[in-house]
Amino acid sequence: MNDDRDDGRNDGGDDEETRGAPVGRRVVLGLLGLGAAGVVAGPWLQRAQDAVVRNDPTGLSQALPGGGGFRYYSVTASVPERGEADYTLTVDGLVERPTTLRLADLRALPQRRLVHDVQCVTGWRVPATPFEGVPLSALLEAAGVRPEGRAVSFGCFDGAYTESLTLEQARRDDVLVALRMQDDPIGHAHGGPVRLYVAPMYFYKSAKWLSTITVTDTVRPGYWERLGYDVDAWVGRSNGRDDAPTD
Ligand SMILES: Nc1nc2c(c(=O)[nH]1)N[C@H]1C(S)=C(S)[C@@H](COP(=O)(O)O)O[C@H]1N2
Ligand SMILES: [Mo]
Repeated sequence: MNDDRDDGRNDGGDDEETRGAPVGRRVVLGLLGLGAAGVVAGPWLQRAQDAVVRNDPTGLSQALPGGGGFRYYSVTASVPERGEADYTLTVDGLVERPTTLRLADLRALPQRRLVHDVQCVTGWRVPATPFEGVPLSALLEAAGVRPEGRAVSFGCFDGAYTESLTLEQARRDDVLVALRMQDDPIGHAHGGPVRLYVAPMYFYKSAKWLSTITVTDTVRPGYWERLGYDVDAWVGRSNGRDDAPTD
């Protein structure tokens, strides 16, 4: 994301994820014309974030407080929108049948709905949040993981964020390629149209704007993991935290 411009930002609790954001959250809320309980729509949020970034090149838009206890995170200043016409998800790497799927392809596959708390490693938690989508295990199965496959690496169409899981973790039945969140299609701000959802791990594992699923022979640490977060990010059993589990 950025460097060590640190500062005295004022909302306490967050750490690396929002480093380099010197203007207080209240100021952003003012800029965006939002109240503390403001609920935002994806495209509008994106434009508002772009405006904030233009006016204040501090990376502030990287963690906006969102509706329902969520905060909106992006490690990039802006993310293109993708939808029905131009969204694709590619499954490749150490697989027998590399595959590219569109939204309609993903919707046509059997869906699973899960309801767990969401826990961010910086402390905020959102209770009982429904996610729905295609089990990652089904996509891996369809592509045919080759015997050398040991891990899965995830890429995002923001062009920057990455994540990873071991193959064993990726095959758990509570890991989804999610199309819906809170019983609606996932909006742009929350990583739509498709994000990863890893129920038992800290929310940084749940890569937004998912675009590639690559089977690899070794775990490739993701964006935050290269900056110090645990790769095995079990809620309550990693990152030196003792939160209640979410699985
Ligand atoms: N592509 C992408 N995915 C991401 C992030 C990000 O910055 N970029 N942030 C992660 C972190 S740290 C959290 S807490 C959640 C936040 O999801 P939300 O914005 O829907 O609340 O997304 C995770 N996935
Ligand atoms: Mo997070």
